[in-house]
Amino acid sequence: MMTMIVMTKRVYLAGAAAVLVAAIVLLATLSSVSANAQSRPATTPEVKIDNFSFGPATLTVAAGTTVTWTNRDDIPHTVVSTAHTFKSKVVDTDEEFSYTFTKPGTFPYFCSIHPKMTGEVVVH
Ligand SMILES: [Cu+2]
Repeated sequence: MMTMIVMTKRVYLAGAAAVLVAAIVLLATLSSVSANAQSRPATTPEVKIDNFSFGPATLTVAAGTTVTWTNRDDIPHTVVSTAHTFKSKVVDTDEEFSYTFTKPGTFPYFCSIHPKMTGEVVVH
């Protein structure tokens, strides 16, 4: 009687461990998929503004690419080129600003409302 209870418990534990391993494998697969999606800058010429920062801080695109900044923060921001190449109006929550980069170079920019917010677009 006692051994049966112990064995049942072991079987249960083995089942729980298998479920746990399956969950970990699934999570690892999911996170590697999303990591791959983020490492393709050419297909996503988009900068997300959130929590007082530009993401990605450095975006690399080919000449002729239109980059879109989207404000996902709950306060307004701007996108202003340090060299005055481009300058957005105030971008409110969920609004966008787009600029087409025609020439190669490095284009640093900042938010004129919060100058500590900086980013750059590298065009090649
Ligand atoms: Cu700002």
